[in-house]
Amino acid sequence: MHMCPYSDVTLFAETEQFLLTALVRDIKWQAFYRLRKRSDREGCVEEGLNVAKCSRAIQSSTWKEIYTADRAVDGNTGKRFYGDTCSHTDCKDDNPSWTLCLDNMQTVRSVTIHNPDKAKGRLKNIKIDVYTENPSNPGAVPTSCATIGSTPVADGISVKLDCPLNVVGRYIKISKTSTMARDWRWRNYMCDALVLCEVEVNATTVVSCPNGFRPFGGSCYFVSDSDVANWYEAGV
Ligand SMILES: [Ca+2]
Repeated sequence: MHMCPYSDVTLFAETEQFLLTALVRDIKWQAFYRLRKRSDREGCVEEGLNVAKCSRAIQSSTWKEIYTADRAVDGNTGKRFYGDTCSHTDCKDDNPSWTLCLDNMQTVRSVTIHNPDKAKGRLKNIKIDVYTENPSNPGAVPTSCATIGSTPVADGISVKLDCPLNVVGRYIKISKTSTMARDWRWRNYMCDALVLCEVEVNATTVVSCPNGFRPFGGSCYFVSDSDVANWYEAGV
């Protein structure tokens, strides 16, 4: 891989009008993404980067006023509910959610949830959505990163959820898609809250690429139509 000067963009644009060329290019891009994705998982520099730590977080409600949203981004990934630092929405919240507000637009690769030891099987029926604007804005459009179905994640376990390719946004919202009906009778009490000991987010800052280049992993890449084997990285 070598650096490609921006002047190559002109040459690239001249061929863009041909449909066949575009088709071939798309096939090459798909191959490129597959290769890059595999290389990421083999341990490139982005692996392990946690943009969530110490970012601002809010939640729809707070249990006992002390289990605040920021406890899930304080860097303590310990999963002991009593002893470590976990967030917890209020038991009477029928639509519990937790939202991470990042400083800038990010391509979100994965979200890791550290589930407390005393979760009581509550980490289920979850959706993780990414938004480019504040999700509380009317008309804000979610992009789905991942979901957890009706089978709960085991208590005291951390789960890493991969997003599809090119999920971009500034806000990551974790919410319950349904909660168990509350029954306040003795011995039947169930508090189906959203409880998170820590949330880690693997993401890279979105870069603005010159025409013809596409962003990936914090840089810009160009696939040549004539050169089958290689792609080129722009100096951004
Ligand atoms: Ca924590």
